[in-house]
Amino acid sequence: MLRRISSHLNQASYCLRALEGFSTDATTLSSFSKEVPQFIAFVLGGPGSGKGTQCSKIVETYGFTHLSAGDLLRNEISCSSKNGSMILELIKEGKIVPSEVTVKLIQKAIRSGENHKYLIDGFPRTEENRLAYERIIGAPPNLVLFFDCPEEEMVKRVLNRNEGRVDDNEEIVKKRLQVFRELSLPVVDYYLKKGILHKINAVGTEDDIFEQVRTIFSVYEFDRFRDQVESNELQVE
Ligand code: UP5
Ligand code: MG
Repeated sequence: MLRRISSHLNQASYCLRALEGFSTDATTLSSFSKEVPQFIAFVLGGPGSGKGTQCSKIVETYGFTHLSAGDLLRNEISCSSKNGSMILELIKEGKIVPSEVTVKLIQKAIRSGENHKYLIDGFPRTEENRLAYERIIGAPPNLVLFFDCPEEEMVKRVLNRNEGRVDDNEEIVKKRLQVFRELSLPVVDYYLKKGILHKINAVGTEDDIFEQVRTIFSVYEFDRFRDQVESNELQVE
């Protein structure tokens, strides 16, 4: 219940931000351009693998801003934006929204955020998503987490969630899993080969799983760039 209320509050805040963006786009862009290099972590895993749950814990512990690509898209539906009905039709079928739409939403959220470390949850889902992100954003992520969960467990979690999502039903979860297998796992492989992906066993209690995240995060210095900029040790052009 609390999660649902918090998701509605997030939706309202995103809607407000979207409206602000429309009225001040020119200034928004320049004032949102960042001077501090950002730390971007992609969070991948199948439907119900626990991405959102673990992202909340990462936010609490490490102060990241959580951007769920699925939530950004669902907010477009709630705000009745120009792409809202197209997004709804695709999500209802478990299909992937065009890359340009999703990347622009992510870009806008980062530009309007005040943090220097972001979790991008549930994106990229296809090689085409990945390439579009790199083309538009111009840089790869710093780190990728992959929550590895057996399909039966993912199905069980999605069907038990009961948060009113249009795609949380038996028929569509099968389609989402198929899309994940065919289109998203190649992205996982790509980052694995690049050496920036960390695979996490997503079975167990939420706390057990988060312990694996802690171990991975313990070697990263997320705040180094910001601290150096603040103490004038790093000159940013
Ligand atoms: N739960 C969590 N951890 C648990 C644990 N350790 N043990 C037992 N239960 C656990 O968790 C799911 C449920 O499991 C919850 O009830 C939780 O309490 C419980 P959650 O953390 O919500 O899992 P998550 O991986 O976030 O599952 P989600 O369903 O959100 O993943 P999807 O990737 O399917 O959903 P998303 O919102 O990212 O995308 C939805 C749709 O949007 C896609 O199908 C697609 O149509 C579209 N989309 C795009 O087109 N492009 C994008 O880039 C992104 C989305
Ligand atoms: Mg999620």
